[in-house]
Amino acid sequence: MTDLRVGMVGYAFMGAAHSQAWRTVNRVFDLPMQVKMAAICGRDELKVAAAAARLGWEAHCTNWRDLIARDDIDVIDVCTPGDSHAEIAIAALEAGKHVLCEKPLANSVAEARAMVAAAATARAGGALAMCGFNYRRVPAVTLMRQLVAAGRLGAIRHVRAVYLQDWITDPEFPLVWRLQKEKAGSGALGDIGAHIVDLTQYVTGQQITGVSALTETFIKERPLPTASSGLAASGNGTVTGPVTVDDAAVFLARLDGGAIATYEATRFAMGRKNALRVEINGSLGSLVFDLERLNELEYYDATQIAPEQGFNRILVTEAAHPYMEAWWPPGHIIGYEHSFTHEMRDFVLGIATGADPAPSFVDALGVQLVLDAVERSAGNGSSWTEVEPIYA
Ligand code: SOE
Repeated sequence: MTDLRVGMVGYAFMGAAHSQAWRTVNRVFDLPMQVKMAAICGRDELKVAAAAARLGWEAHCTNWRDLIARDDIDVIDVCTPGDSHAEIAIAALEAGKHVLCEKPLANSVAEARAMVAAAATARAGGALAMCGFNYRRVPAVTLMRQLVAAGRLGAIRHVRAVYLQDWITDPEFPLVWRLQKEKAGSGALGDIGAHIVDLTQYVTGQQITGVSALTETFIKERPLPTASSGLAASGNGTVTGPVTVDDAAVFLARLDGGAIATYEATRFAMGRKNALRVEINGSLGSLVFDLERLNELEYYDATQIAPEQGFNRILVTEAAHPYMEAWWPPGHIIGYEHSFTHEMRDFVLGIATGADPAPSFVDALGVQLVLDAVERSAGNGSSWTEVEPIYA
């Protein structure tokens, strides 16, 4: 079996989640290629060395250009903050590497477009590019898409999507990179709003065409962090700096298949730790996915005879369900991390067979264009704003 040698840039939360998936994917799925965790890269020598040992990488380095220069590395996995996605991914594609890039694809539409162009050129040489919207690979979400595509909901009327967190409600929570526009691009909008935009476009097969949006930054100044460690950094309370991203974003949208939609992404929903919920209502029924119950899908089938109608709970744990055949015996549940294992499975299969994996950089540009329209609308008194077409 051919080896697929991976180099990863970044080792924080997403780096750990991806490492776990790279380590697991061949143990669970029967794949034509064997993943080798060749090297991990990070700026801090001591920290990246420790991460390499902890996460199971063969080697480590402190300059991502060295990783890309290695002939024995086939895949570059980009798990850094958004401000370096474009530079690293484009350099890797130009070097002929396959690229997996965390979401959101970039910090701006211009960067995302440059990444799409680099991916198209690299594709001609055989290199593939995929964006890591992991929630697509929760089996219940994939099943949701299959049911919609099979026409089980009929014409889609409503999409109702929320992604709620509360990790920055404390005004003393420090100004970590996710709260800085130059590093993160946007706040709740790009970090978690991007997930529900991708998820709903994927599930419905419809694209958002226009939005009316509101964004808000509730806490405008925060203490500077003493040590930046992702979501767990601490501030020193004395020196402060401005928060330059949104804390929350809400918007109305139209989709090109006729549906109307509402979206809400916030880091200020006290008590909601990582609550992603999507409801789709069609002419023949409804589907509801709730990440806190990710092994389940609620399905209302209006074609059933009246006395039998009602929301049914499908336990998405059976061999007939997407990805589940490879896991445990009937009825045995899975969790958050499995969505990443499924992501790696699909990427490895794409590389092995030459088939383009989804979401492609073009799909991810589609999400970026929606984020951009939301920001423009919010900056213009919530005025109705058309989403720029992917191919302008
Ligand atoms: C932080 O808000 C975060 O880790 C996101 O960056 C992830 O994409 C999401 O899955 C969980 O929350």
